[in-house]
Amino acid sequence: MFSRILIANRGEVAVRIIRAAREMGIETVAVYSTADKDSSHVKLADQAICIGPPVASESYLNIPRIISAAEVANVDAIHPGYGFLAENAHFAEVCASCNIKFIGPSVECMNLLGDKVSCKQLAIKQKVPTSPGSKGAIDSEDEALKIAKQIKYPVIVKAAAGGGGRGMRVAHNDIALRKAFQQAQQEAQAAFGNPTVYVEKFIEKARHIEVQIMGDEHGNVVHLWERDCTMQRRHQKLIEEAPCPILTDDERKDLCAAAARLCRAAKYAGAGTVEFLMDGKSRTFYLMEVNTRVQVEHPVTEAITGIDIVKMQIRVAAGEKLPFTQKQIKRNGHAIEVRINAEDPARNFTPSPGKITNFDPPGGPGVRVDTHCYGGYVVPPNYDSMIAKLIVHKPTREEAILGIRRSLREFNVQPIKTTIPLHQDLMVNGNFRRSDIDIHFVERLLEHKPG
Ligand code: MV4
Repeated sequence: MFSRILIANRGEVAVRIIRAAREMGIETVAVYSTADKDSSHVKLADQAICIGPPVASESYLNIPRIISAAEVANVDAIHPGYGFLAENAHFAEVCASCNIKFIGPSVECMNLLGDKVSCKQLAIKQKVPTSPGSKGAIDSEDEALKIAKQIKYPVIVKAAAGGGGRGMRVAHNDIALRKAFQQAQQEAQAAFGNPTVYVEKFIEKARHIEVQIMGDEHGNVVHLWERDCTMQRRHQKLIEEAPCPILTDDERKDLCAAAARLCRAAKYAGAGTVEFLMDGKSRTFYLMEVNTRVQVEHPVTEAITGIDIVKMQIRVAAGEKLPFTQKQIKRNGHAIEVRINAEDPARNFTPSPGKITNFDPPGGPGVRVDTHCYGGYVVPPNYDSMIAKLIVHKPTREEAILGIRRSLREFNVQPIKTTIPLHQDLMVNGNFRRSDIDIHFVERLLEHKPG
């Protein structure tokens, strides 16, 4: 096992990783930008090293500075958390060349699954359902039009290097597709330095359902069941839950097995997530992408399975075998997570950074709050606006909803604006309660109720 690890991240996830490491007897080294000098992760780690100014490119995204800190602190491994460098295969390569274990899947795995074209080709080979479309990359407008003629409109043009909603365009006819193709290519080149795009059928009224995967370096891959992340706005998830409330046991088994099959074929080691779209009408599944990191919403899976995903990441990175078989991974009850962001929902979610004078999180049975905030903390304007995650685990979904409502009432954050009132509204929304929603639900809801 490692003696000391560096956490190449900030915020609640840095705190989450420090806690896991400490319970495992592993020393922790935090890195921080000058904007984060008073953040909890700096105080909780055994050691903290300032790596630069607030702008992420000169701190949390700066590979030489993070590697320097790791060398100075003499760590065995680096945990990248989520965001920042978590899915950067080049960073994982640099870690390896410095004899530092990157806590995540292999470089080969990150490259294979991170490229959506090669990922989709592997999925097709493994009989994992994908949206009909081009066999691989598309080089010309005419080729895109030919595919669209076969699969019919609407179609979506996606960047091979994209993900999380960046570098994609929907088209409903030939003229729009020509434009979408050019735009997607240019955007992909500008954003990822890779213009490769592909075309597939656009799934309307979809749900977002994802499967948690864990693999080890001995060829074992299991799934930890699924999460429903349909409640989102502009590719930012708002509410996540496990299990997905609308799946039958047969659908669940098929979906989770397909995700595990894909990762087994990729020789996946570590924690990963296979994202799917579910067509609400036909109930058909289509692979969307694979995320080769621990995700923000991992706690709902931890709640229903009783497995500590971050500890498991560290153990398999240290070469240990998974301590359970697929059959031993049971589901228990229902968990819901709501993301509390420092944003004003009444003003189109404009960021609301600044000093938090009062920060009183809820507690009680089945309630978990993951946060780096405290009374007196100043939310810097430089990073994403998530200040806390509230996770409630209860025997049933109805009880979990009641637990979230009660916890949100207790949660006192002053004086900055947060998404707490929005979540209170969503918890009593009839569509949410019936889980009768698709990925466009929040946008539709807010359009109809301005201000
Ligand atoms: C799609 C799609 C519909 N059909 N692919 C968005 C993020 C990126 N991972 C892929 N995304 C989508 N891919 C096909 N074939 C709709 C989306 C999509 C979406 C997916 C999940 C959550 C929110 C979304 C919002 C808009 C579009």
